[in-house]
Amino acid sequence: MTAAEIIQKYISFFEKRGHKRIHGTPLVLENDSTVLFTTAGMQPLIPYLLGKPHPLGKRLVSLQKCLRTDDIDEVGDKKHHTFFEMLGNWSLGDYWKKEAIEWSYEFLTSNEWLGIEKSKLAISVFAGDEDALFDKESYDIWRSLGIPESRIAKLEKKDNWWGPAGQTGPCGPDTEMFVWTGKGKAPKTFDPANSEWIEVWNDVFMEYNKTQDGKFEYLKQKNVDTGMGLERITAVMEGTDDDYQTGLFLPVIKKIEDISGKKYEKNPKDFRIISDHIKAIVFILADGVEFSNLNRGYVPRKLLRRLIVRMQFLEGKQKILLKEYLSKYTLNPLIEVVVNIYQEKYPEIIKNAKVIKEKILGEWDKLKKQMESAYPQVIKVINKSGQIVSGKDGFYLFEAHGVNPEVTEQVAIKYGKTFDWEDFKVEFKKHQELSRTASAGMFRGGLADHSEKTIMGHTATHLMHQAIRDLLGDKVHQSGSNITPERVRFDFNFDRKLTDEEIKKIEDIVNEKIKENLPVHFEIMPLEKAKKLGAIGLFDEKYSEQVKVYFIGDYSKEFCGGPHVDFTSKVKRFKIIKQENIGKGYRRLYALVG
Ligand code: ALA
Repeated sequence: MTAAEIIQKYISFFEKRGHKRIHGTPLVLENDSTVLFTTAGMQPLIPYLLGKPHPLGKRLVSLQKCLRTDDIDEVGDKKHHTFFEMLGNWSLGDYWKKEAIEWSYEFLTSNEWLGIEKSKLAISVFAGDEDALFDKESYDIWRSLGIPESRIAKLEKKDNWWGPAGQTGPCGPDTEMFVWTGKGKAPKTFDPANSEWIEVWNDVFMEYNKTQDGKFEYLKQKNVDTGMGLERITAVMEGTDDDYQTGLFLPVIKKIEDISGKKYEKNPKDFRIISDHIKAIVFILADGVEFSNLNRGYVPRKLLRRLIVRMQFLEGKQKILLKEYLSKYTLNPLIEVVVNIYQEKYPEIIKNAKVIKEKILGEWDKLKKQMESAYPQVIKVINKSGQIVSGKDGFYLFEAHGVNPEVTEQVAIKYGKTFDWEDFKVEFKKHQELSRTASAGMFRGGLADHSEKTIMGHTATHLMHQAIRDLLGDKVHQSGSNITPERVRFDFNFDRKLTDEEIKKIEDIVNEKIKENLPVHFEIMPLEKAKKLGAIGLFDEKYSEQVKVYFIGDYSKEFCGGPHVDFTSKVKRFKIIKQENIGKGYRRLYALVG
């Protein structure tokens, strides 16, 4: 069964059970500057999970393209991906565990649908802890469907609790379904640590909201949020344990074989990284992201560098000059196969194929220049070395000039020397351990932008909004904002330049409120009530029956999804650094916090 058939079956199964299909969103979510990329099918649905009525009703089904960068170092095995697709069905305060589990079971095992052997199925459920009880209800439902006790693992939060996608928001215990992909009969007892049991589907019972202070409170409604990774289920249905050997990857793998003259079987890790990363890059660029050193743009930049290093590994050891490595057009045929695989489902990639190629060529030129300018450094370091080029030197070249160690090694050989690989690995490890903490923010969950700095920025934005209204009058309101760890950007309607005194006054008010250390909290309430209270802010008029309002002491009330600091002193300091006229009677301010 192909991926396309699985998608078609999944959608039709749930449509027959009253679900309406919603179309997936871009990887870059509009109106949400706190999220780098869409990481799950539920992400565009957060307002509805919190209680806002969805225009299509309470039962939804979708296929969503997703991007996760938290496992980027795991890519290279059979199961991990940065770009992937997820099938999902939702109950927004409608059906609950019984229907969700019974339907999952029916879809997986019935011959009319996927027809996976029941004897190959295993399950995990939430074991319970101080925040929530053992999910006995799910356990009993699975037992009633004939799953033996020995095939149901009870696991803790780290395994069987999903969400929130950011720091706060909807979440809950989940039950996960595993399929045996090893040889022979599945073992009688389910051991979640055995990697031949592959998780294919996750039913999350979202009845909690995780709050700013880390507590779990009940949501207004009980939701079901499920996610089935398309690559994994496709592997199961195509009878392989390796996602990269399915139709979703094979054309890319074959093309890499053509280009490199190497075989997948001999270099599986390189092939997997190259094919995963090229897909992710194509999809990120197709959604309008540009290569850069900041936030979203840093992700394709890092992916492309990793990809090229892997291509160099494949290139073999005979070519040592950096400029002789890959041609700038090497990636075009790879981009074309990715476009071919996905163009029907995602017209944006065929539409943008030319632009994607151009962006990659531009980036390639930069990268090549960087490599070429690094080459003299390599020669210098090697000339200075004794007979053995140390790992420390190799690491310096890698870290400071982006030269990968294979290149250093090859140049060393050319100069009649050897390279100390073991020492390099030690250095590399040391560095990895140090940088893991530092870089965790950049890649965690693709939700890196919930960094401390952006949370501070959120709260500062509310204070600034109120301060501007205090100073310039109630007709003035926010028309947009964008927050990154580097700065806060704030747009509002006002038709002249602010004077230096006005800027100073806004800064003073905000800094005063920071000093007062006001508490920040939110309440979810009906829109009418929020309006009566005088809450300000941007909100979506159409379906907002229930809205989330953040309070900063008595000073500010504003519609917002959060997250925020818990006390204003955490914002530390606030400074406006620039103002701009953005036309049509609107102005823009840039500010720093911290
Ligand atoms: N949101 C859940 C997941 O991504 C279903 O696994």
